[in-house]
Amino acid sequence: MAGRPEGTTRGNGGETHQGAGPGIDRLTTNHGVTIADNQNQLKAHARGPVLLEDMIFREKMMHFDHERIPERIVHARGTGAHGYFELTDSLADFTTARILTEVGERTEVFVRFSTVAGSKGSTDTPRDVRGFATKFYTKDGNWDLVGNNVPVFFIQDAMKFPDLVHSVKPEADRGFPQATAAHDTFWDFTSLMPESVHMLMWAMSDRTIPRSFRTMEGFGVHSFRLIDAEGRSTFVKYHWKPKLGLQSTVWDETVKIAGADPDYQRRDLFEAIDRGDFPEWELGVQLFDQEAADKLPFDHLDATKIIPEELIPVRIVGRMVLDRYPNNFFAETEQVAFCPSHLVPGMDFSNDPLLQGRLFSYLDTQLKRLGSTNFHQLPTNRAKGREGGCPFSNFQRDGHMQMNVPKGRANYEPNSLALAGEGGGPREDPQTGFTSFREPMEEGPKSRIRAESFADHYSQARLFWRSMHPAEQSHIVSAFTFELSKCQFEHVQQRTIANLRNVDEDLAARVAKSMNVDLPQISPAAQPVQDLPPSPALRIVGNMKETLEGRCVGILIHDGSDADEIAAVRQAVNEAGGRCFVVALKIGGAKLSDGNVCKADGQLAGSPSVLFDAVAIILSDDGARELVGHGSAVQFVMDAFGHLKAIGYSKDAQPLLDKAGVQSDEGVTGLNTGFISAAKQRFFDREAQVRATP
Ligand code: HDD
Repeated sequence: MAGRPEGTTRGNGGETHQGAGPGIDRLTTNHGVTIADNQNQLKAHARGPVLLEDMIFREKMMHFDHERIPERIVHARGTGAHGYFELTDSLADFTTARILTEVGERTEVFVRFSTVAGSKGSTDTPRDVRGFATKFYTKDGNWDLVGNNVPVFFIQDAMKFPDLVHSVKPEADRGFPQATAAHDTFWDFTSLMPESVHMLMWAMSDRTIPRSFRTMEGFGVHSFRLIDAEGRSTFVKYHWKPKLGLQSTVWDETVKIAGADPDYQRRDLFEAIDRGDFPEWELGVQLFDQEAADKLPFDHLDATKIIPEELIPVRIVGRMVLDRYPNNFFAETEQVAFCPSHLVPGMDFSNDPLLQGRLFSYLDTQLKRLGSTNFHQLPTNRAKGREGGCPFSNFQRDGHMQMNVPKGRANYEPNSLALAGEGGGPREDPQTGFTSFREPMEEGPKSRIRAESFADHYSQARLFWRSMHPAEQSHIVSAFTFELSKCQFEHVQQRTIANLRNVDEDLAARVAKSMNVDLPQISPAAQPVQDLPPSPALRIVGNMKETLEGRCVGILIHDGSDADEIAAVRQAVNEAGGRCFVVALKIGGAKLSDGNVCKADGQLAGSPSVLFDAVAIILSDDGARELVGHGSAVQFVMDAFGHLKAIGYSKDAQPLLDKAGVQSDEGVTGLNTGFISAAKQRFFDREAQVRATP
């Protein structure tokens, strides 16, 4: 890590310095009593029994025994960072929410990224949707935008959420598999729920194996409302666009990353912030009114649908920068509580039945997880957007872990006994307070019903498939093949493929062929499938930025490597905004051509090429011949080639490339003949050479 001064990207948030905080160098009990001995329990004599009276031991052990809280029922594994949001384009025509009207104002944010299915101790890189939850500490109160890196969802009605989650979590009798959808219960459930097919297409695409949190898009998924000063409503869908562009891994790579570094994505985020390479996203909005909504060939209140950017463009209105890592993972990242119900005046919900169910679930789950109705008083959750301390003010009182000491005799409203000068307050304010959109309601019988307009399950799945680059299509086929091949029940496999026939006959046929199973009868579709125009904005290939910014080049060296070549590659990579990581057989490094020892950043066996975006193989003739005998060196090169990465190499490194089966193409270059521009790309055309594309 390039050593930034300690505390520049952390700290500042230190409202609570318990324990070894500044100025406290004594070890104390939780009650402030100085501890004389932190090594031994109190005993009757040197080798005698321990005394129950030892309150210091009992306090320490009791606290330790209760350190864990229930992990999140979904999105248990995550990491977070602080930063700010800055508005660049006012939406004052649509909303009174100051965060969206005050251009240039910076609003503090906390973002938590997560995987969905795995438990807290699982790895960072399974095939899974990523959570992208943002808490904006705005002047008007906290706004939580609790989104994912995929713009649609598996189900249309929150009633099915517990079923969906049960099906994807470890199976009920055996408690496995962990952190994967590739098992019978998930595919059993989804194959019986055709509404999930569009999301399945996204889930089986490269979107769910992102290279980094920094190279993912984020989506608020649902339609929300913005409300202007006259009470008029405009629908809005939120998008996060990464400054570094979209980038994913390939499947074999992501599987190997999980072994090489289970913390790969959180480490990436932490290290980027630590070296001052602050992750950044643009906030985009799709704005549309009821009339435009009525003209869409699908229902925008259905969370299994997108509105293609080609139909309603995404307007960029701000940017978010993450520039500070938490001081304490538990206090901030684990205890942060996001709720889609946290909106501020000038915003409102839509009637999306998935969103409506979420409005209850998150508040409820925080109570379970954090153990008290006062979870909003934790530093990470406190509304802090106004000057002068904690800005919430009401007559809700007491409860577990009450952290405030409210003054006065009256704890009800209205009252006339509150402290002098406070006018019996706090009181409501109809002018600036939260008001719901005065939506006219249709009349009809109370019922549990799914709207007819939600019945088209396949048209957008087809749109997605047809929008993909051929390389992405074959990855989707491989992913379905992989996951369904893990299912033991043939009828589950068959029902899924039967559904896929409605998406695209070619897709279904390719999955069946690559599994070597019969193509089943097509399943009945509730509505005729529409041929909607493809949306190129949905592709990753083509939308990946050709840049070295935020990327890392692994340089493989050995004794005798040319010092000048190493220096030249380092300089060129740095000038292009990238980083280098030197890998050698031994951590102590290698003796270079000039007699100097170059230390390694990582040992070869522990630093496989999956951790890098491109590799440079800089070896002497002898060095190359020696490394040919080391499986980890051969694998280093073979994987870089197989994962479609650029390989720059010194002439003498050829024997190692030959042994690794590298064939020449435009991504395999000399060190100073195009390596830097190659290192900014992935070479999808190479894929046919390295694996059978289904
Ligand atoms: Fe959810 C957590 C995103 C549907 C119920 N969800 C959670 C998190 C994210 C999302 C990012 C992690 C927040 C954090 O970092 O603490 N969830 C989504 C999106 C959805 C969605 C984008 C669909 C558009 N979720 C959804 C439904 C329900 C829930 C339909 C239930 C009715 N989600 C929860 C939860 C969690 C949660 C059980 C677990 C931990 C938590 O809330 O704080 O309440």
